[in-house]
Amino acid sequence: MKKYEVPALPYAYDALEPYIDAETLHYHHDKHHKAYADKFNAALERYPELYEKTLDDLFRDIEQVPDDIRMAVINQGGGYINHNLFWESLAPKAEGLRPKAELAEAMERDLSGFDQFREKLTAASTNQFGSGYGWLVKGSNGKLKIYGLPNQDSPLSLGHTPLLLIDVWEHAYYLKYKNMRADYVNSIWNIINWEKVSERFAK
Ligand code: MN3
Repeated sequence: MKKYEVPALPYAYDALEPYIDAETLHYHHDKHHKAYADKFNAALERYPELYEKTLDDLFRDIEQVPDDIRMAVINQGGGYINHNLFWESLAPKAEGLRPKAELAEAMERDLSGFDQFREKLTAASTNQFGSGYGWLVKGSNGKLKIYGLPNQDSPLSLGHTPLLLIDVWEHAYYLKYKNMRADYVNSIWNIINWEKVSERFAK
């Protein structure tokens, strides 16, 4: 039976310096993400047939997951898929890059442009109470939306397609930024992989 594994980072551990430091990335990827993957696999042990589903389908049909493991799938499986998305949403030396044409146009249409988008996602991330993420998603009607979700909840389970996420769990920033979540969120804008995020929108 296949098991879910943590993919290698698509860049070096120090590649996102000075915005995200190498030590944080080692803990975040090698320990935290790995723990989500291990516990997700442990939850699926009793229902190996769930490995047959794509992760997308598993989370879109979360109500179909058996009661006794649903919470573990939401929390541990959510932690697994959200971190997969998060690493790919970041890229070194992305400073100054902007969303590609189609996504940029959608931002104009639905969110009053890039600057408003950035302000709203910064606020959703900074103001998320406790642990969670700020999300940019494509709704079922194709419109862009921004919101915060607690814990490892996935927009897929709301019928939305995740485009970009900002991890605001303390493990994402506390070693470097201590209690200054807003400084961490502001610095993230220097390392967004707009190529990848635009590609998700175009799908
Ligand atoms: Mn995290």
